[in-house]
Amino acid sequence: MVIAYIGLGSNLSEPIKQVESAILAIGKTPHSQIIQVSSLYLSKPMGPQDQGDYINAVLALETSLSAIKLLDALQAIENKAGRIRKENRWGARILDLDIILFGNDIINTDRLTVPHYGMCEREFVLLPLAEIASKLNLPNGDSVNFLSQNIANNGITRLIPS
Ligand code: A4P
Ligand code: MG
Repeated sequence: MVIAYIGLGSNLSEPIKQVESAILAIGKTPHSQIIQVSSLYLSKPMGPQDQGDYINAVLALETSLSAIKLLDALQAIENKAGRIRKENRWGARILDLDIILFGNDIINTDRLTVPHYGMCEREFVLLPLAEIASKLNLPNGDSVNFLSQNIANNGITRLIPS
C-alpha cells in the first residue's frame, strides 16, 4: 500500500459541487481508501486571467493500485464529469485531478511526472497538502510545511464548511 496525494481543481459548472462529487467518486476507486481530505480553498487562477476563480483541495488516498492505474481511474472520473481536454494551457476546466505525490516514488514517463511538476510553485497545492500532511517530506527531502509557509499565497482563502 502507498499513500498518494491527489490535487483537485475546478473553475466551471459549480466548482464546489464538482470537487465534492469528485471526492465521492475517488472514494469508490478499487483497492483504495481515502484517509484524509483537506478543506476546500478558493484560489485566483494561475495562467490566463480571463477565467473564474478555482476551488482546490488535496486528499490522501491509500491504494494498492499502481500509479498508472490510479491515473486511469482519475482520468475516467474527469471524463465522466464532462472534462474536455483543450489546447489552451492552464485554461478553465470542469475538473482536474492530478497525482501530486505517490508514496516516495519519482516517476518520469510519457504519461506521468511525479511529484507533480508544478507542486512547489502552487499555493493551491501546497496549502491544502500542508493542512493534511504537515510532517510530510518530498522524495528530495523538502518539507511540505516549509514550502507551504514560504510561498506567496496569492489571495487564496480556506473555505469554512457551512
Ligand atoms: N500527467 C503527467 N503527470 C501527471 C500527474 N502527476 N498527474 C499527464 C496527472 N496527470 C499527469 O493532463 C495532461 C496529461 O498530463 C495527462 O494526460 C497525464 O498523462 P491534463 O489534466 O489533460 O491537462 P492539464 O491538467 O490541463 O495540464 P497542465 O498544463 O499540467 O495543467 P495544470 O498544470 O494542472 O494547470 N489555477 C488555480 N488557482 N487552480 C488550479 O487548479 N489549474 C490549472 C491547470 C491552471 N490554473 C489553475 C489551476
Ligand atoms: Mg491535470
